[in-house]
Amino acid sequence: MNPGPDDIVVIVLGPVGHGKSTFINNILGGQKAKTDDGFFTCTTEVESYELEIPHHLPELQGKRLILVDTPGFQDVYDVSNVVGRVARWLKSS
Ligand SMILES: Nc1nc2c(ncn2[C@@H]2O[C@H](COP(=O)(O)OP(=O)(O)O)[C@@H](O)[C@H]2O)c(=O)[nH]1
Ligand SMILES: [Mg+2]
Repeated sequence: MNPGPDDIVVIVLGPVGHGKSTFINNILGGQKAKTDDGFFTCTTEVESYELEIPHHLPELQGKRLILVDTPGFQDVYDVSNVVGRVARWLKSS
């Protein structure tokens, strides 16, 4: 995805099953991020999605808006595990 200094990167974090992926899909207007049944996480990796900037937001034209979906906090992915994954994603991007 290679975010640059002008891009806006929104990282969505929170407990598992609280609607992070659904929120991202609603903004994207499609079912791109995998959603789950609320008990087991479907989002096992940090995934990024680029959103087209709407025309009615002239101040954002020329920038990219990148939404980042993350595994929800739960037993196997505790907060430090998720934050570590996000930090690695940021570094490799
Ligand atoms: N009632 C209700 N259910 C929701 C809402 N957002 C998500 N869900 C449901 O909650 C479950 C988990 O959603 P998901 O987006 O996968 O959560 P994530 O683990 O935070 O990514 C799914 O069954 C969704 O359909 C909401 O705003 N209201
Ligand atoms: Mg999810």
